[in-house]
Amino acid sequence: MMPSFREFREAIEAAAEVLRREEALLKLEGKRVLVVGDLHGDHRSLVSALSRLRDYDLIVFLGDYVDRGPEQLEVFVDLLRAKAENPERVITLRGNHETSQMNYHYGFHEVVVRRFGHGAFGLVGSLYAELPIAAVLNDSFFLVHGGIPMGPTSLRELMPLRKQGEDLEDDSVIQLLWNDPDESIEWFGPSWRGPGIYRYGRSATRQFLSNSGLKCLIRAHEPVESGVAEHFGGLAYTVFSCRHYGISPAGLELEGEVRRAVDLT
Ligand SMILES: [Mn+2]
Repeated sequence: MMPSFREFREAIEAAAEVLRREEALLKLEGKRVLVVGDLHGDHRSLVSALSRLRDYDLIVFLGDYVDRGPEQLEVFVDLLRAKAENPERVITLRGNHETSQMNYHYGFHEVVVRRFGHGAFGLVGSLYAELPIAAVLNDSFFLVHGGIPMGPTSLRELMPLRKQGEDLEDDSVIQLLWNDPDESIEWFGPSWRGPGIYRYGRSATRQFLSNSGLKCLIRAHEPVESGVAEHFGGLAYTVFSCRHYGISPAGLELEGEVRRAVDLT
């Protein structure tokens, strides 16, 4: 159901309060974890994921909650409520669409302003500034919206990773949230997405993970037909959870060494 302004404001304030205590790079532990990719206003996928919260120690959302899809406000408010109610078990990372700039171009700004008036969008930008950028799960998995940045060759070199403002500021953070894997290259190549954004290959991924003491990259950002795709022989995965891209939305379950796609239709 479409939230009222009061519900919108209260959801943002409640989530901001718990997010403020989180670092830009989260250290997470969980035996059984569900990772959810881009939602872009797909409320059904959000509800489907959250209905499984009792089955998992953690649900990690990889960002891109709004823009484009039909139920952006509903996704935004219900996800923030879930975060506020389960701060330790619902993790909300920042995607490249969690910026004011992207929302001006791709729809969420208009959705908010049309519904609640011009003053309301400032609340959204202030919430974005509280979102963490990436997470390390069980000292093994690197969870981030886009992937490996060019330049830093380990997590240590990326530190200190800091939360951003209402828009992204740091070159490395922009890459973490925008870069894409590419099976056809070994290291880095330019991206069709624009300047300052890169494609990363198998060797770049292997080097970054191994220098960081990690095993696997889990990211979102690109629609894949069955919702989950493996890259580089299992060094990396893409998870995409929005049906409005003509794909079958899924999450990725992680339990020990097992990685299993979970249908979110
Ligand atoms: Mn994205």
